[in-house]
Amino acid sequence: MPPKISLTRYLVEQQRVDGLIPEQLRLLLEVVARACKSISQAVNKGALGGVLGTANTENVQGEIQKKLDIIANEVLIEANEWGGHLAAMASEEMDTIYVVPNRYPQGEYLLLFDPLDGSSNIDVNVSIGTIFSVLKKPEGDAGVQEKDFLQAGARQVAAGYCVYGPQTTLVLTVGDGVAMFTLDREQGSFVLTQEDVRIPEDTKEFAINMSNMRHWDAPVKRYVEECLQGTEGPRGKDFNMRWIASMVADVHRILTRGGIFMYPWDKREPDKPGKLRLMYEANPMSWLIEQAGGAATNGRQRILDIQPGKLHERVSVILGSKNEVKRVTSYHAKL
Ligand code: AHM
Ligand code: MG
Repeated sequence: MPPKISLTRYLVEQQRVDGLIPEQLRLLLEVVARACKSISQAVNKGALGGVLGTANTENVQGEIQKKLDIIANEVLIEANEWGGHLAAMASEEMDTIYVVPNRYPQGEYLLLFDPLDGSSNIDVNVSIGTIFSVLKKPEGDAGVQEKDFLQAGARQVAAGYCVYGPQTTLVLTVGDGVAMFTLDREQGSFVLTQEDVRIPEDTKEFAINMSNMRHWDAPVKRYVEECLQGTEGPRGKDFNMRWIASMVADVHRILTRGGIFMYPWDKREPDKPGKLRLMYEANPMSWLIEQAGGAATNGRQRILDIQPGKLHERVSVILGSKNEVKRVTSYHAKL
């Protein structure tokens, strides 16, 4: 049997052999992975660890926080603040950016995360995950400010997620394809289990919260109605549907066997572009999807090209198998 490749070895080789990542970025990714291991432990304990239930606080988006949302946020901050590779962090669970305290050296990277995505699934023992995105701090600025984070997704230098499901799996890109690592709990390390992940260009599986159908815009309605007509409709084939309500789990399925995921703009909150957040949900996921040969748009524009106007900006998300995403995008152009 070939030797197991740990995440540490994979990253060292990306740095040394391929020169793809500088040492500071390698260290940063190791620390994020270590934090994910801790979060995985807390998630696994569930009721035994007293970590389930709500914390009775609200985040900046007006959502009630779960205890584990706050725990995961703290784990990520504590793990990352002292290493010297970061200048600041931003999170779904924090109103403003978290600048690395003066007592620690400041690095050149910015880390963004959704510490625990799929919060509604925490208490019901369904897969949840951590999503992260790494940017470089723009050169020249002495301090670090929120505006330094406002960079298009195309400028990410690393992105990934860790899904806490039947297995804990870390999925990563540094711009050289997508690699998956499974947590070996006996060894305490992430082991490479799939490299060069590819998403099939066609699919017969879609993921969308159908209960919102009456609120959608015409192009999304048209696409889903055509899928529902199956062999009798214009698509000439039957479709299957999945909706886990954890973007990490839905995206993980798409990276594994293809499909299309949509959380589009809808009429419930017409002033907001969508539910999901651009900088720490849509951008990292879109980069992973593109790196695996898929596509990601908001219906009109490639997500990675969107210039963010604010940290917690929302966006309409359509991502997955290339030909299906193209089709939905073309419906937006026509209507
Ligand atoms: P969260 O970050 O507060 O958990 O919200 C994001 C989640 C996504 O993971 C998921 O795709 C979506 O919200 C589900 O929303 P809904 O409950 O409206 O179907
Ligand atoms: Mg989220």
